[in-house]
Amino acid sequence: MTSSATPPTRRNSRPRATSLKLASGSGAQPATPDAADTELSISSRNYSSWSLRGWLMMKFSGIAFREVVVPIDAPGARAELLLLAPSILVPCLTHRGIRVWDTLAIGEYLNEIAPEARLLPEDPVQRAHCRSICGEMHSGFTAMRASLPMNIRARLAEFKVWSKARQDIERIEAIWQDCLERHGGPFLFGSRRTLADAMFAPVASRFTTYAVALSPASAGYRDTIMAMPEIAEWTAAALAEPEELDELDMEF
Ligand SMILES: N[C@@H](CCC(=O)N[C@@H](CS)C(=O)NCC(=O)O)C(=O)O
Repeated sequence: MTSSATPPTRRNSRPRATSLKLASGSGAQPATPDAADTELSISSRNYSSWSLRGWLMMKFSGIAFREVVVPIDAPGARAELLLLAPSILVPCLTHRGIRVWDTLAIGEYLNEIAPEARLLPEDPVQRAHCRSICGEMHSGFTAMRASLPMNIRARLAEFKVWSKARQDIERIEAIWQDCLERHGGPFLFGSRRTLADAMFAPVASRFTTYAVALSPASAGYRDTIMAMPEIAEWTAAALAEPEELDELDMEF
């Protein structure tokens, strides 16, 4: 099945054109001249951390793409998602009729089709390190993810972080500090953004939402991520989202 056709079940959503803007300092060149053959499904910008990761990977790659926004709460959304991704999850990338779902697979695929974007470090040792911490984010930190769900609009200054989530946060801080010390920042693997920065960006957002106390190095990295122009663009759209759903205040 190809992707560019709008599924007939779509409600309250339509593909929105996304103009290609190369990330500042990324050096990436577009692998495709226009967005006609490249589509990324996402859901709530306020709540969906995986949507943000996939979307940032697309932006870092420099590849022009269209967004298909699936409002998860809408009737028929699951049927629509099934049409877009076999996993019934977002994000799902469709590129020239090839569907790639699951965020890590999307990142690896983008690295293959846009090698000039260097989404993974060139050095094999750094590349293995980058993949390791991306994998750790992908499969771990369940306590932090469950108790501090991404909620870009919210600010909870008095939030109590329970001990299991605190352990996750300490491990994340250790990962960040190790990378920043080894590679000199401002991003995890130096001056270029990699898949790791996309994977940890929703964590930076959570630390902002819940006013999590951080070491100076971690706070600096959080601020670097939150100051990216792509985060400003995503946040503006999240603030404009009408949905405010209690049941979405969870890891989503
Ligand atoms: N392991 C998946 C996680 C994707 C995921 O959990 N997506 C959530 C949104 S953040 C989703 O699509 N939920 C829809 C649903 O459960 O119906 C990935 O890496 O892409």
